[in-house]
Amino acid sequence: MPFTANRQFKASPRILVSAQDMHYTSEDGRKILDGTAGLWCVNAGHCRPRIVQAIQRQAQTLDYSPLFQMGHPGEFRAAGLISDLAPEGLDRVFFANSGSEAVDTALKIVLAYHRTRGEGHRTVLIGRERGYHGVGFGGISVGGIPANRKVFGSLLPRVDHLPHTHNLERNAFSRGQPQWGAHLADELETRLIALHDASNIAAVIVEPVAGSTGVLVPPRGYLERLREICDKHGLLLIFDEVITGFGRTGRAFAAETFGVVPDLITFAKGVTNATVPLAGVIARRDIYDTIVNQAPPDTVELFHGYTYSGHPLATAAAEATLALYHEERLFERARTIAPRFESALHSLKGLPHVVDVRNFGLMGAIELEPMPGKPGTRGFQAFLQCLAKGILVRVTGDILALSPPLIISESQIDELADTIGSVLRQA
Ligand code: PXG
Repeated sequence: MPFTANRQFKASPRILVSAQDMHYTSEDGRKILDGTAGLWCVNAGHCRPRIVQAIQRQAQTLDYSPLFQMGHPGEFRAAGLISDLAPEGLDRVFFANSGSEAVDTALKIVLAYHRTRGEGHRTVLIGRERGYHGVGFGGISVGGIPANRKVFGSLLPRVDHLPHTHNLERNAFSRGQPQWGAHLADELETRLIALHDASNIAAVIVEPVAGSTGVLVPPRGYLERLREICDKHGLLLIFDEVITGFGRTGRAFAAETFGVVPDLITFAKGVTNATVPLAGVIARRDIYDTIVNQAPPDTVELFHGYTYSGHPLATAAAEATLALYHEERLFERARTIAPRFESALHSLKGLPHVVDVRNFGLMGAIELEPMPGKPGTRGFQAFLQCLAKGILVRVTGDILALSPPLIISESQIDELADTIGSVLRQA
């Protein structure tokens, strides 16, 4: 099982058998409130009929069509809808099936772009400590999670990392963006560009809000600073919006929320409400034009793609999902309910072992003090106790993370916070 203590799970399995809207049903018939939108992905809630029906219809109309040298209308319609949501100028879409594949795709596009422009020496990729970019070799190389890297050999060569921005001493219990830390972006220039030389660096990849390592919200001014330095030195900026995309921060993409436009965006998860795997990269049009127009006529321009790139079921699910987000104005809903979510979470300040509460949009985290000598134990116990009390939260180390579907009601927000509160008091 993925990222699971297999022996522990098999000794005491936790099985979900069905879901509707905000709730899962477990094998033993209990209703469980979904505080994590699955794994940060079921943004419109579960088993929404409109999406289910679109997938059913597509399965009986065109189950699969090759995407190499062939096409189907759904992929172009879905790509159009996605680019309509992206910042101005980013309007070329390449489909993959997972966030990990999207990240690899983005890194390859970046290398191909520089090479086409005669700057093939730009091969250094810059990620960030505590970044999560999936589990392909590209993603773990630019990623900054030691456990995901340490047993997998030499990874991609010529990768370096910015420092992460998490600082409990300075920023604990910040509501929204922390005040302290914008200067950490300067390390891109003062340390990494100084070391590698800008002429060798291809791109910088960051999650606008780091999700997996516990909702690390960018300090005020930090992303703006990264953008400035990238512009000054000709580096491409990739926002990995696999989690932050499709309403999680209150707008279609975090790029819009923060007002910082990257050169490429990776997306996955919420694009189909997680019903069928779909992911991809949105690129600035001139990146596409450069790669495509400079290749000799009638030749393949980018030697990359997957059997299931733009799978008809996935693009049908995406079309229905994006229509649903639009009709129910779910991104706006996330934005308007976020203050309630913020105050519910911050009401947990002061409970036993709570060392930080942080939030942005409908992402939140409660960081617990680790048990001495047993990191992760307190967090995992809290996760199990929450589950026993009927809510699903995500745990990463000793951090509880919340990212509920955007349809969550005010009373369900209170239920999440009250349940976590009672678990922490009991502990
Ligand atoms: N980039 C980001 C920013 C992600 O969050 C990926 C890439 C990889 O996506 P795939 O589809 O290859 O898994 C992710 C995935 C968690 C959790 O609870 C987060 C992810 C996946 C599973 C669990 O933190 N993010």
